Amino acid sequence: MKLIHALAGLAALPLLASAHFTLDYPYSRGFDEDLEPQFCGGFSTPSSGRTPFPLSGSAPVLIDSHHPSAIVGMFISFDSNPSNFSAFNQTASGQQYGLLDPFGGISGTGEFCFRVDIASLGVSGLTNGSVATLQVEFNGGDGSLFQCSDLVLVDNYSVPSNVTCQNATSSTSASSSAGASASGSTGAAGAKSTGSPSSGAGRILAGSAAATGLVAAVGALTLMI
Ligand SMILES: [Cu+2]
Repeated sequence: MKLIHALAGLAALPLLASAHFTLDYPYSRGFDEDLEPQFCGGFSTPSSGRTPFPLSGSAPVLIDSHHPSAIVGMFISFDSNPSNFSAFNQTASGQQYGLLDPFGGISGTGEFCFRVDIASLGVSGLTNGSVATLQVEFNGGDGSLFQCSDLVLVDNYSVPSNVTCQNATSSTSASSSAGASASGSTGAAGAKSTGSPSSGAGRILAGSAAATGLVAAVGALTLMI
């Protein structure tokens, strides 16, 4: 009796809806679905290891959406420790600039790739080794959510070859990877950015493996009932 009650409660949990979205590349400061409505997803301290990112030229940003449709936009700050949104549209010396990627719609769950180019902002003074923080805003219908990634800008940097950009643009109704990793955020919960492309790619794989495990666990519970 007690067991059945517990299982019924588990089944009622909105597992997918509560996962919101994850930032998979460049690597997030950290993910906590309960804190995701806060600035930088509730992680207020820059990562000790920053992800290398191209100083100029097209570069991918990968997110995993757990909502059937969402509005996504991206900001960037060039402060070493930006603490509010105004640090994401103005440099410390007062130069103003726009969004790194304008708000647009996506539909479907799973991985989405956005192409961004930091040099397109025309911010002066950026050079090899400059630091930046990317902030992604995502709204899948349950309010604005945020994730941050701390970057070091590198001249002529190529992202690791195992970071694949499946959707070439940020345009609306990009195709999704059909839910294969739709519940992957559970596996990535609490993971910290490492700044190491290879270990970060491993984290993405670990997330997928954990998602598969979750599906298996839910399947096992269903059999028990
Ligand atoms: Cu959500």
